[in-house]
Amino acid sequence: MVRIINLGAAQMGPIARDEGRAQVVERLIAHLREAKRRGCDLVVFPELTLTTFFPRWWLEDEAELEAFYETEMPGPQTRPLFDEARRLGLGFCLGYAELIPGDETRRKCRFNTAVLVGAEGEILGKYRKIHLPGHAEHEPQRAFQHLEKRYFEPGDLGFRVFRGFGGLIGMCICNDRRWPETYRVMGLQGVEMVLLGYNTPSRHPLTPDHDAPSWHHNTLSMQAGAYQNGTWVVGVAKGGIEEGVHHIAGSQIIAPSGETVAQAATEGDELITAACDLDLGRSYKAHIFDFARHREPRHYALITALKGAVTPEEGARIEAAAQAAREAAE
Ligand code: CDT
Repeated sequence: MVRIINLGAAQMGPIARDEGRAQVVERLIAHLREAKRRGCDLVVFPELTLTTFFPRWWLEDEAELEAFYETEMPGPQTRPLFDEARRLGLGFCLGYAELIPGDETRRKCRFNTAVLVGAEGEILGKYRKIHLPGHAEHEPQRAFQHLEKRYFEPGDLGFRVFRGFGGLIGMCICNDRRWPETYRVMGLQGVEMVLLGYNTPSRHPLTPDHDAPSWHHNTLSMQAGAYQNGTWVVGVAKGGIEEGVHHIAGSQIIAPSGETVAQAATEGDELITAACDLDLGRSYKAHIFDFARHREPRHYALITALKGAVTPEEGARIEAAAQAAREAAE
């Protein structure tokens, strides 16, 4: 049986600070209708799709900040998106800022979240961004802020893989795509398609030498994740100049070979599509990246033992301790 997902990557152009949810949802619905016209089954939207990328601002007023978050999904303002997708028989993946208000049993939490929604409107899976870039305090020397470490907590759901659309689907969000661990944890669960949205400024205030290769780093990370795990990777941007800050666009659909098969040409609202054969990953998973035959996890102890880099001497000590512990257990 051929397993093909007709996929739409729904790139968004800038979203203004005063653009209401209703206006944004109209833009998303336009994407859905175009996707239906082009035969899609599943549409992927960017990170924090419903608002401007608010972590660029230092916001002291809690009410002003929390207006950027959703407390339910779907909620009254996103219900029309869910209804239209169900009417069209389309699934979608949507990134948004999630607020859990907190009560006697749980403290308030804020996450950078994505949901995978099936063609019947059911939530098939949820992911909360794990690698949060940027900083937590106001840094006025920067041309713009990147306050994800202040406005979100690291996700608490892990890198799970969900059954849907005839395959095994994983999600991650923006900065996660730069970390090989993201893909490998999903690869170890047989992932066949990774969906991700991004908001990536093209200027890096503290590391201007990263500006020129910014586009290369984006592509390199996603293509490597695809190839090394034999999976499709779908990267969807919110691009263009948003509130004075330029973001890279270039949304891509990448095959398990690591080759890009579709790429956005503009920095605005643009749908790119591809018929994604999930079985294209099989030859990678069965041969060069047959994990069960070729991985050597006993030599990877440092990856889970450490958060930051250490000296070679300390690294050797930790490796040796891990080996001794293994031998003692055998
Ligand atoms: N949204 C997001 O994660 N953006 C980051 C920018 C990093 S620069 C602080 C990214 O990795 O694209």
